Amino acid sequence: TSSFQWEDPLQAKSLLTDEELAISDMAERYCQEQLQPRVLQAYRDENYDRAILSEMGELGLLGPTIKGYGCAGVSTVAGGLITKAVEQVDSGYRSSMSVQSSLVMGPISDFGTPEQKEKYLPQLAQGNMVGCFGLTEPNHGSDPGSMETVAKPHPTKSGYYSISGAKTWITNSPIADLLVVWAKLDGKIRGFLIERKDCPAGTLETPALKNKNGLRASITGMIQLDNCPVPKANMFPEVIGLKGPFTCLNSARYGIAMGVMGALEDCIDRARTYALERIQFKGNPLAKYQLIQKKLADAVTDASYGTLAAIQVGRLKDDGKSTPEMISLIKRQNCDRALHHSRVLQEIFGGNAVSDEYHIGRHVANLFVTQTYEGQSDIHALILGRAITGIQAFA
Ligand code: TGC
Ligand code: FAD
Repeated sequence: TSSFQWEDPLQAKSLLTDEELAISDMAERYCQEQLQPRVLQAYRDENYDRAILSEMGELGLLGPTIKGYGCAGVSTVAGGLITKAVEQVDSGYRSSMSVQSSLVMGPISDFGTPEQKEKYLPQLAQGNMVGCFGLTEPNHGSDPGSMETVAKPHPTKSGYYSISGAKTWITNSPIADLLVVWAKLDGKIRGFLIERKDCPAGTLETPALKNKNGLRASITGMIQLDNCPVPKANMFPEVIGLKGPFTCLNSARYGIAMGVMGALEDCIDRARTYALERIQFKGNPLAKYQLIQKKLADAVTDASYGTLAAIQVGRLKDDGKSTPEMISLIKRQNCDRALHHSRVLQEIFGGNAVSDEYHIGRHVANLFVTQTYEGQSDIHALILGRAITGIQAFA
């Protein structure tokens, strides 16, 4: 007979293959043993340890769904379980990994030439190179189609484009060796691979954006391009338009949808432990009070629904049956619910919630960012609204 398990109430684990369970266990062990002990100091110092990507590369956690080129070639659900394990510790660590896996390795795998794949994928998979993804600009976030960054034939170097423009809020940009940059060539959006080491002085700057309120354990910056020469061979040859960046965003958004369930589970675990230990009024633990129990019941319910929904969409994705709207649905719902419940569970800690040593405040601040990047929740509502009504409401 089965008994109710609060950590996995709807037995989501029963839907996983043996390989997926093994990958999830391995990732959780690494995250709890190697990442959890350093996150508090990293968050305080607003410092990202570059070595983490190499450690992840060694374990095969980078670009895990890609086949070949030294990548693991596992299922979409297994890739999601890796993001969930990492985000259980911190959304910033997951962010840095997601960018490398989905937003840098992803487009190279989907749209790159054989030469681009051979040159970059193995290096990125091992964490020898760090990548970043430049889509958002200072004047264009939710509406990247209006971007101002331009590419044109280089005036003096034949066989090169010259790229100028600015990208902002770019995860990993200050430490990136390889920058995937989206720019308009003849008015059409194209993707370019820019190698930092090949850029002449003054043509590429990547200043860090410091003093963030959230996601402090990841590094974020700008990309400033001033007539930066980029070999023509470094453009993705065929993909044109927003389909390029959005195809990789489908995978990254999937990773976030599963990932934030990890952060929410960590909030639940910590709040439950605290409620069982903290005594208020006549020797009772907080956990005895109905209002506290309701907070936990609501959070556990949404965590279990969100994980099941993410597994379902992952299975459909691998069968070629998922749509971008399904990914908008789970990205929006899981981020919104994780943020809401983290804020409610934070109340259980009373004044101690204000101390970073209880970790809940860090998740709250991080989860605001997850609700904002890769399509703010209201933007995903409009994507769903368009699919439901047939009427576009963005512009
Ligand atoms: P729209 O007319 O909807 O589409 C233009 C073209 O793009 C295609 N497309 C997609 N293709 C594949 N997958 C998707 N999800 C797609 N969505 C759109 C579409 O088929 C069309 O193709 P074609 O061939 O007909 O031209 O474009 P729009 O300009 O009206 O778009 C509006 C909107 C709101 C849907 C879109 O711009 C949007 O999603 N905005 C949100 C912006 C966003 O997500 N930015 C992400 C930046 S990267 C980031 O945040 C990384 S954080 C990483 C981390 O640290 O973890
Ligand atoms: P805006 O587009 O100005 O939106 C502001 C508000 O208005 C939002 O609530 C939005 O929903 C709402 N809004 C906008 N348009 C409409 C409309 N038509 N109808 C109703 N409401 C609307 N980008 C990258 O390219 N690469 C990265 O690696 C990356 N990493 C990031 C890391 C961090 C820490 C952060 C904070 C952001 C990152 N981003 C990255 C940028 C992120 O994708 C954008 O912040 C996000 O897409 C929102 O754009 P915006 O900030 O310009 O907000």
